[in-house]
Amino acid sequence: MTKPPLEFAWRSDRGRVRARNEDSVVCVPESGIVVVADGIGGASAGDVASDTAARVVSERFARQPPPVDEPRRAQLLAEAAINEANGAIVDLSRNRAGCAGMGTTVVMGYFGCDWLVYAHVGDSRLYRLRDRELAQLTRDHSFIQEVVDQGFFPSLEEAREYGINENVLTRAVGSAPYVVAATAVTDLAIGDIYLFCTDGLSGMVAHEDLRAVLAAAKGGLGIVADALVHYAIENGGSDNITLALVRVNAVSHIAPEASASAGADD
Ligand SMILES: [Mn+2]
Repeated sequence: MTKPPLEFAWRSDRGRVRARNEDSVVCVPESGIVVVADGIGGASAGDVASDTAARVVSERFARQPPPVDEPRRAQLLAEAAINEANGAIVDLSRNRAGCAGMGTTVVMGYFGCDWLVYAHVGDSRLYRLRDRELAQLTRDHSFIQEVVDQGFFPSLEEAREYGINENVLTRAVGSAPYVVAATAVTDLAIGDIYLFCTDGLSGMVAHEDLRAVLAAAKGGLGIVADALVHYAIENGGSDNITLALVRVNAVSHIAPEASASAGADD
């Protein structure tokens, strides 16, 4: 089995307010791997943490690509790769000046033949647009999500309006000796668009507006990626904005004249 043709586009923008960009993104289209990370820490430590996570996870998949027909192995590799990144960040935070206490979120995806394995830690998210509907596939590891899950508020919007802090993570990569990533497998359908992003996008652009931009996608994904960054900046751009888009395209058909001239030789 082979992988479907996948189209990628990715962007990372400092936004309007922050002095530096502490987000990282690595996409390796030929390997079908995407990693997005949002670093936390003083001085330049956030950059170090997010860059380490994106690099370690993507390199692990590039080094030992799991078979395209074995999603379970890809899922185990995702857990192992995120823990390898966790260990690397813990080591750096002990041994490099200015890096104590740093950590990062991570959301990653690995595309197989007709499936996607994804994993995350923290509040960076994965969404899927299918049949013009936008679904959030990940559930944030954050205090505000926890409060909603416990039933104190019916929705994140209402918890936010009440003044619950949105920036407190309940899990991060690099903040403890071992981290448990949430992982899952989902099927792929032709036309699906997957959006991996940091909270600088999901916190600045409403769900319905994300849906509208993705559903209106015509032509290349680069235009859509630019439109999403622009939208977050127009809405204030108060955080770094990072996203990766992946579209599952149909296998292109043989041109009619070519198939006609092929005659009986099919
Ligand atoms: Mn952020």
